[in-house]
Amino acid sequence: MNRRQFLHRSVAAAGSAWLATRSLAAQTQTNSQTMTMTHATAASIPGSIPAPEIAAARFPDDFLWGMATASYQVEGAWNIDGKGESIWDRFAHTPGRIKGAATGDVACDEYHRYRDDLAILKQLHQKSYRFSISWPRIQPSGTGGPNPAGLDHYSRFIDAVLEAGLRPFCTLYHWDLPQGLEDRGGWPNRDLAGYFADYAGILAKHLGDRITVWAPFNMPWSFTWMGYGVGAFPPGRASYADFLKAAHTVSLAQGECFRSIKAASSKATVGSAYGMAPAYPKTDSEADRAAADRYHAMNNVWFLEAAMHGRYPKAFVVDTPYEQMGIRPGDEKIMQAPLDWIGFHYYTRRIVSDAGGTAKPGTGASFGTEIEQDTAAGRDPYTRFHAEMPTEGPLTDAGLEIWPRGIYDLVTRIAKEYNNPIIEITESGCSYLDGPYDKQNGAVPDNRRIDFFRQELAELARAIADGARVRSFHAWTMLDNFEWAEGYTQRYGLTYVDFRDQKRTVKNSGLWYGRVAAANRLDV
Ligand code: IFM
Repeated sequence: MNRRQFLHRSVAAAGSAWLATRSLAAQTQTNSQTMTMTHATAASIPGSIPAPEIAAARFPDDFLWGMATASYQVEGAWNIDGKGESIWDRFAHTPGRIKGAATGDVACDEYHRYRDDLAILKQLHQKSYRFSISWPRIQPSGTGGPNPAGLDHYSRFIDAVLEAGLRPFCTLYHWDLPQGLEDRGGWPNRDLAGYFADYAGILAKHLGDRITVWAPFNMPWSFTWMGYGVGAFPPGRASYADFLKAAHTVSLAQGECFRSIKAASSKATVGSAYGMAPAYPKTDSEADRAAADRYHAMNNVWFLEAAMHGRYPKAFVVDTPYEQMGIRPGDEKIMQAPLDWIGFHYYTRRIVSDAGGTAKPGTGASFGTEIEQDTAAGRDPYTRFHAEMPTEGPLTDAGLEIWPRGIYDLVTRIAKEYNNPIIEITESGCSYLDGPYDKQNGAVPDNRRIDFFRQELAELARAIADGARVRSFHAWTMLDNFEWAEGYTQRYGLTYVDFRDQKRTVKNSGLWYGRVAAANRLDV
């Protein structure tokens, strides 16, 4: 079944869309119908964890249940209170770049509605809220003194997060670069490392009395690859050389940011929000196993190695790319930043084989926030692997395979490779297009999402039982929102948003996740 057929099937399953009127309190009661349907669907996930094991799954008493968002995806208010233009504003305003000509101009209007949404998180017993700050609200053109209106906004927002009983987890950069910095060459220009450190220093100085948990970059591999190597994200360049230079600047920026935050705020802890996918070799051959290791090096731990050890892992089959990155003597010291904890996302897995070909980068199939090569030639001439999206498990409406076991493999591998660090799961989720259903009083019966989280969280509990020090899990995402080049055609939210009038309806998955957070167990 192709992606279009999946979308069609899901829309049909969603039923007619009209708005919920029930109170949240009424909705949070256990819905026995949901439970029955849920178990029926779970059976289709290969290797499903059986009900008794799910009931036995345990999380630490102080485990931080949370949700995540990102500024451009939810805030809207794209040009008010002195905010500068970001590369996503420019890209979305350029015809032909985003599905349905969508923009983030309004998105979920979170800039004005954050109090209401934080109240939902509170009612759902959440303990941690991961959000990002929009750099062009703070420094409209990317350099110079801060914009007071931007700082005031986030100061009020942080107060509201704390009042809702949530830990503020701040990502400094979730892809909305000030356009002024792109005009100076963007991330391939190594000066951006210093500008980023200045921005980080401003945030830590003004908000560091209340924010103690910071992640410099969301998914650094994805935005450098998709923005500079492939061109599907802004600034829309497709140059392997630019990708390499951008990746190196980001490593330098990560180290500089770490020191800048620590210098401005003694309470700060700094970690990461990397995108990771466990890579399984296609065959047991030495070549495929080496290719899977190259995938892990390039996509999963490239920036982590740079931070923890001041070096890049062996991701390429030749030395040429390392020479093209613009590495200067002494850079290893700048890159190095002993992260206080390691944060990463899990969505799906990859099957990887040796390609040995001479592919041109960026001409393949799109899997969420990655573009892979889809011919036997491999993704590019240097990493020379072929990464596939398997279809053994069911696919989400975004076409990503569901593979709960992947989070166990990833967490235990990172725990082993990095000396059992504190781990934060910074994102995990799935897109399903279910909407309010009139035959259920306008509730959103997104049972497939409940199955997804239940199975995956049971695997996470297994990793914790086996010794991994995981302290949080952030579901992606609090609200349906702007899904980058896909516009509003994907819905990852645990709360449904009607973009015609901004009405929110907590989905059944959100209600379920709230009960999980309250009970600290999965059989709720
Ligand atoms: O929406 C994105 C988010 O911005 C980064 N991680 C993956 C999500 C789903 O694609």
